[in-house]
Amino acid sequence: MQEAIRKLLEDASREISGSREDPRQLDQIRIRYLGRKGELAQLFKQLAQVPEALRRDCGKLLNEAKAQIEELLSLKLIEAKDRSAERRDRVDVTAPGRRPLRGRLHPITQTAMEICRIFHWLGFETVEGPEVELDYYNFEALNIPKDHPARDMQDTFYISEDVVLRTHTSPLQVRVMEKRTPPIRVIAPGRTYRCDSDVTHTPMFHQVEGLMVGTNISFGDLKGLLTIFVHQMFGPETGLRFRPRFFPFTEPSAEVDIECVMCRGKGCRVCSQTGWLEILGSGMVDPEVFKMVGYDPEQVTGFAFGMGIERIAMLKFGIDDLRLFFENDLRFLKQF
Ligand code: 2U9
Repeated sequence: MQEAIRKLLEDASREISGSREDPRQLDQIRIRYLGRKGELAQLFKQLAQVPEALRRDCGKLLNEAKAQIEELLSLKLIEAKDRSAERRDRVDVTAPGRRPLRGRLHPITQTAMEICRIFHWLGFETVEGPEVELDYYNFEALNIPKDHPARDMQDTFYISEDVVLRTHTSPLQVRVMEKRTPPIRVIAPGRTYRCDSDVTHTPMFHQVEGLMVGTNISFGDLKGLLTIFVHQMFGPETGLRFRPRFFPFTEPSAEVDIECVMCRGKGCRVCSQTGWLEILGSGMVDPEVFKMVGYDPEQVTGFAFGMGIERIAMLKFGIDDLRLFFENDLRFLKQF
């Protein structure tokens, strides 16, 4: 009997230490040795046939063997768990790399960059400035006093009585004129704000404005420059027309229409059957604005223009809903 116990312990130890660190395999070993019908249980049964003098010792040996096998099994199980955690934490340098997601520029940014690129090529320099502006730079210096009806069309968000979110990027050009002397050729892209929210207006939108000031700058220069811009942006065959319009900060002023990019002037839903699409406003800088920045309107002349970037991007990419730009839906953004 003692010999059988010793052999059983030896076999069990060998099997446990030689086993894979697999909890299921260890469980099978446990059942074979320690189970109700296992090898140890068989020996316990045979204990009754052992001569009385030896029975006590044999029983003790059997209990010790049982405890040892249990201990070996639980040690091996702990080892197996540690190993698998280690394996999980290890970096597999041979695994194929995860492809990083490639970002891209928002279609509004792409369009702003394209507009600026064209004007850089024409000798303009980009300037940027504050979105939170003094009422003075946003309205007063642009010939829009407190009681002017143009304030209704450009209602904005007030930080305080004298501080507003800019309604156009024009305050920037006023700041540039205050600091510099002509000749000036600047382009001002950026975010702008108005108290407007419907299908075709968002409270925040983007503009690019341009300003050219010098001596003998004429309306002819304005027409020539904007014609080159339209041909660069929408193709050399695109027709354009200048329509008179009022702006408080320019005189005379004109709105620029291009031949509809969808129907090429035939008339469709996008151009409301007119064949034309309004894309920008422009004009000769009003002498009053020059006086405000300390320039002599008898000595200098210049022109300014402004366009909404969303509108240009919609026409360029064929997008029919303004709100898509601001929903941040990757299915939309990934197309550009
Ligand atoms: C200075 C003087 C004059 C900028 C100009 C427009 C005409 C214009 C609109 C286009 C679509 C705004 O985004 S929009 O709604 N802009 O029509 N902007 S002339 O005139 C200036 C700017 C600065 C010092």
